[in-house]
Amino acid sequence: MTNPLYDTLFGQHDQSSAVFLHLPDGSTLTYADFLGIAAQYAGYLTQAGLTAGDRVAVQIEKSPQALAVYAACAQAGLVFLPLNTAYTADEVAYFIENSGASIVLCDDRKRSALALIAKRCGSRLETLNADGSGSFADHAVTQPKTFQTVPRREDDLAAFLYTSGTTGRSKGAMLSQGNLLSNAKTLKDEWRFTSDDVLLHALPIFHTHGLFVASNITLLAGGQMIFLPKFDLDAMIANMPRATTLMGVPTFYTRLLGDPRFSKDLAAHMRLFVSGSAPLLAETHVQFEDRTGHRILERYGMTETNMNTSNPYDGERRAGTVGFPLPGVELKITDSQTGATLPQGEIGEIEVRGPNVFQGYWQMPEKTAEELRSDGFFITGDLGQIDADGYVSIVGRNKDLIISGGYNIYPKEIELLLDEQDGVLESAVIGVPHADFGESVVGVLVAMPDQELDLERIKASIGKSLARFKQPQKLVILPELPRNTMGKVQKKSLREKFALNPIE
Ligand code: MLC
Ligand code: AMP
Repeated sequence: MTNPLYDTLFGQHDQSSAVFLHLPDGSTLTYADFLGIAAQYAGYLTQAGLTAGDRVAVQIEKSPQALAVYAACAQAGLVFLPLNTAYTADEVAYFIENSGASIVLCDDRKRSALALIAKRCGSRLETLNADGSGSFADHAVTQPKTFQTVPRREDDLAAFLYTSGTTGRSKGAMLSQGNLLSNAKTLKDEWRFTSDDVLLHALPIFHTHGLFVASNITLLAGGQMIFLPKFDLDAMIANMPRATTLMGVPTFYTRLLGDPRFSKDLAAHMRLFVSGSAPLLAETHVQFEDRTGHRILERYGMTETNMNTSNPYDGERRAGTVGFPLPGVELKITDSQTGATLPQGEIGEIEVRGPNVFQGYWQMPEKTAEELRSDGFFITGDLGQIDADGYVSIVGRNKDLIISGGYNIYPKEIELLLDEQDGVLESAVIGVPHADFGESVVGVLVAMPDQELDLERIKASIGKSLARFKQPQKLVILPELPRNTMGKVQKKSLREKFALNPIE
């Protein structure tokens, strides 16, 4: 095999006239047509001078063409670097600079905002819009619909996915071909995906869940996807009767349950509902079974590791747990201070090792060494427990992280910005319960002596550089932050204080 990722996920289908994608306008795209587009993109990227290992940064709306860029990168041996479409130009600037991306693809609307940054970083800037138009597509259309696949090995890099850190600086998690493939193979088998499956795909394709878990498994199985641009209740309801599987964050499931049209009949054709990226409340699990007769299968993963655990397909899917370690994945619970393995039943840090675990953070050897042990165990920052039957539960986090609607938000990044605002002495950012998103962001500010804080002005100021989903839904002022005897801010006490007024 010359290029394991491309050959296994994509190349096997290059002559296939089977449907791969169902699109919102009712049209379909076959595997062969999809791979023809990817080959043209690979041809253009190569003609533009990119060679194996170069990074391709993309901040483009979800579309078949956006997914074809991923396939093109695999075929041309390039590193795919997808970025959340909600990121501001300031945020994207860091990723371009840090990754040294050779080319940046963005929407026409974002071109002018990114032009200077790309120029400064020596990156080529091209556009690819949601409808498939743009300068990148114009160049690529003259390329042949076949492309000589660039040889790669399993340990060559396939993707960088940036993940924020507790220090406020994002880290590029380097994922190899083998990381992605091993997980796709395991999950396809565990969740019984076949070419008969039709996945209702409403997740974004710039994160692990929608890109690797959902798309890679479907590709490996030769299945089909109903490819929706985003989660939209009406579209979900309309399309569910012809789907067999759904993967979503918990917000998908609470929103579906909030709609009376979502019934047992509507879900009758479905064989599997998967949830992950954030904790699924046990009560959602129970309500879902009462409504549809289906037990949601909850699994646990991360950007750095792909999927680590899963509830069983055949056995009991236990509410409030994330199931068992996947085949090939070792999982242990350790003492956060000493790293020693704790006895079964005790709560500690979750550590994982396996072919799914990433290669480290791009150009950050110290960060890599802090989180990835020399024996291959990755320290997840999640706190967990294993019960007597072997089910893993996530009971908390050892990292200061907010998960809102499945998006990770690192308080430090927001605190650094708030601290820079006029009149702000210090700040603390916390997550509080939110009925729709699970958690939402609250910023707590302390004013400098004799200063009045203008909250609206502060909101507007941070809004210029921070993606909307990271912006505090509420800013509050306190005379001081609660601290322990060591001087450390007591976020737990702040969370308790503000949890009393859940944000709807
Ligand atoms: C959107 N908004 C959010 C938000 N999503 N705010 C907080 N948290 C979120 N997750 C805000 C927008 O900025 C906007 O604000 C308003 O909500 C409406 O925007 P929208 O785009 O219409 O939102 P909506 O379609 O309702 O999106 C919600 C959502 C979406 C939950 C469907 O966020 C989503 O698809 N989340 C999935 C994230 C995901 O894929 N995570 C996987 C990470 S991988 P305003 O003020 O402008 O109106 C991973 C590993 C693993 O974690 O284990 O899988
Ligand atoms: P990300 O960095 O976006 O990949 O997010 C990974 C984090 O999401 C993990 O470290 C967990 O904290 C959280 N996560 C993923 N799946 C689950 C789950 N099923 N239950 C609880 N938390 C989860």
